Amino acid sequence: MSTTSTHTSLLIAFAFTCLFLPTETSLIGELSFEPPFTGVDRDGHREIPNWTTAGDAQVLQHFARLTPDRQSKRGFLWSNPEASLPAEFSIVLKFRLSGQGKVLFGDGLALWLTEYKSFTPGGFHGSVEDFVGIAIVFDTFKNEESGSKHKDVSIYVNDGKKDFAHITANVEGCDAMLRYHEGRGDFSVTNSSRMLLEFRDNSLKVYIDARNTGDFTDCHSIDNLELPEGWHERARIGLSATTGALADNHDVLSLKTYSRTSEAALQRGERGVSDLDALRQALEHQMTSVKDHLGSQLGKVQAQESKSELRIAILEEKLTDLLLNELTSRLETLEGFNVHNLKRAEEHTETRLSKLESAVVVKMEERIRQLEQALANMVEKHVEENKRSWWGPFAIILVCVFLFFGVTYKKFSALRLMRMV
Ligand SMILES: [Ca+2]
Repeated sequence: MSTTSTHTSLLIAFAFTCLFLPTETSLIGELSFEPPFTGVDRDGHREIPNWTTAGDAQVLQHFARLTPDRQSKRGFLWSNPEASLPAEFSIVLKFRLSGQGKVLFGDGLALWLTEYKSFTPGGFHGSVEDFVGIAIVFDTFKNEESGSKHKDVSIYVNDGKKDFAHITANVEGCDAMLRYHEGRGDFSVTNSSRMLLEFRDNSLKVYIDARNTGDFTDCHSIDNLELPEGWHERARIGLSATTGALADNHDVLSLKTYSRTSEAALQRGERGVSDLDALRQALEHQMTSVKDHLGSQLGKVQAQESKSELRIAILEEKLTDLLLNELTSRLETLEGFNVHNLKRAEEHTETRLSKLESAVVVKMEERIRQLEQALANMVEKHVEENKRSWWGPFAIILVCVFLFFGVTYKKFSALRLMRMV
């Protein structure tokens, strides 16, 4: 072998080494994470250094759970706002979409390479549709309205000017069996899926290893991305997951960002985890589900309790009102009855008094007439019997009579006055 050919061989070998042997410097640490997650924030929650957790997302020791297998949840993980993406990069995302639902589950997980510096909640797979950048959505629910446009792995590119109808008009991507049913006998927490994304020279390539067997298959490529110049420098990496009426566990196991596309390609094969690690992960997976279930049940019991308390309060109020109304009504009846009876009694007394008064007047008049008659007779008799001696006794009798009538009349007047009062 000549010296020249030896040199040529060495050069080729060196070139291959540079191309295919990974160096640690290619991994962008602040745009990557992998378990175990041992750090804890000031509130005592596990955290991923350089990444922000938001919504219902929860960091555990072996994975980050963006949503539990429960309805109406939304969780985020967003990269450090200070770290930007290089002009060429590749990302390997390892995740697990799994749940108890056999045929009904959703909604999916999304990877965002967008100009939002922090998580931006919205109605488009957890975030907003008018982003600038790339979104890869692992869509586990086939929406009726999207029909045949559904792709299990949907790739969306937006320069910020396209609306929802525009970016969903022609969905690019591929189909892949990404979701695991936890009710199956062969389900294991070591089950996962992987996605490899490469960005270079304004082209995007996406590969999927749906069952993490170590073999990535082509999913979709897009050349000449319609994105603003230098978008990647402003882009951050985000992850979001949502559940609605249907739910699933949306777990992210690791995300590795490389500053060279060739290095991520070498991550295609991945060593398996040890039995002990698998056991730890299984335990954490189950415990998290049990805790979530207990939390949910407790919430339901508390909600039921509050509901019962509210109902008791309403019933108490109704009962009080009812009693008050009944009492008021009875009092009114009683009052009406009393007033009526009193009026009747008064009228009765009035009538009796009037009758009595009339009777007394009649009797008095009768008696006065009789006395007048008797007096007249007596006077006549005396005049005839003794014309001289009559004046003295007559005067005495007359005075007595007038006295009698005067006293009687006064008493009668006093009686009338009293009754009038
Ligand atoms: Ca969907």
